[in-house]
Amino acid sequence: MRKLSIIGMPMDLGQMRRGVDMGPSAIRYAGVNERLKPLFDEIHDLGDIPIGREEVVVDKESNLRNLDLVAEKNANLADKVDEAIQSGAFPLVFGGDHSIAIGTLAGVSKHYNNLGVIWYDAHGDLNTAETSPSGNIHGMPLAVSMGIGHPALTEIGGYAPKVKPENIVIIGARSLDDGEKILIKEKGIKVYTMHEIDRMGMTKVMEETIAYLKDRTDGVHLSLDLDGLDPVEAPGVGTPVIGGISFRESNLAMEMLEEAKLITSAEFVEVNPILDDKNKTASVAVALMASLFGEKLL
Ligand code: 4U7
Ligand code: MN
Ligand code: MN
Ligand code: MN
Repeated sequence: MRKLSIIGMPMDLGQMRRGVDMGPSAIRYAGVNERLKPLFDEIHDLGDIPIGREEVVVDKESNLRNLDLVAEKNANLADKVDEAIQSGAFPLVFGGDHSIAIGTLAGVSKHYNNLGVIWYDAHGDLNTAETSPSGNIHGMPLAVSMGIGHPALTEIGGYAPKVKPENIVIIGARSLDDGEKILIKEKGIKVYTMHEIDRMGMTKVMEETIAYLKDRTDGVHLSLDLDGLDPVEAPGVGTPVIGGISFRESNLAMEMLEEAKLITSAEFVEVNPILDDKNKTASVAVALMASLFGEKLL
């Protein structure tokens, strides 16, 4: 029995641009339930985790914008994801800004001894309060999940770390801050930047990624930030960076992950319909999900 649980996380407190809280609505409007229906025996849309519209504040001392609320809401998400897995479902989370990966991974990781993570993103999301140029927590969730960052975030779920650096593969990076580059080298994180994608092609990148994670992990979470794609094809994102992955390369990556039966949980984040062109980015997200879950062309 193949069961899917959808969880919406309309979070926008991890960054400063309005509209990313409408990401889950935009993805549903793009027809995700109908599109995925033939690919599962059961789909349960569990609705959205309530976020609320509080004032955006940056604590000058900690350089962590909205720390308390981001921590509280992610703890709620972690519980929901945990319940979904306990019910035997594949958890699929719609963002919302990327700070929600903190909660998703807190809910997922306790179910695995050696969780792997594919971080599909233009950015590393490996900042800490010390290295962050912005104070935005959506630029920190991968560091937090490795146990690096403020304890209010790293200790969600009551344990840390959620993922070991050697179980992480970053794909699509092209905007890394200095502190992130240092952390990548220090921890030996595997990264396929746009340079490697251009040089090797997506087929080889995914073959290597799959072989690397298959050996060492007992489950793999896909955290897909739509800004990993090129802003021409996915314009509805808060921090676009030119020179990104194409839709076709991304779709191939999803198909290869499906063939490998590697992915055990997923989230699609940073969809901002206010910055979009006719809900194009949410439609791209839905098409990628369909391929990830086994929709075939023929
Ligand atoms: B996203 C940035 F400085 N690195 O930390 C930061 F460039 O989840 C951007 O990947 C972070 O979209 C982008 O603020 C976070 C910046
Ligand atoms: Mn991101
Ligand atoms: Mn990003
Ligand atoms: Mn972004």
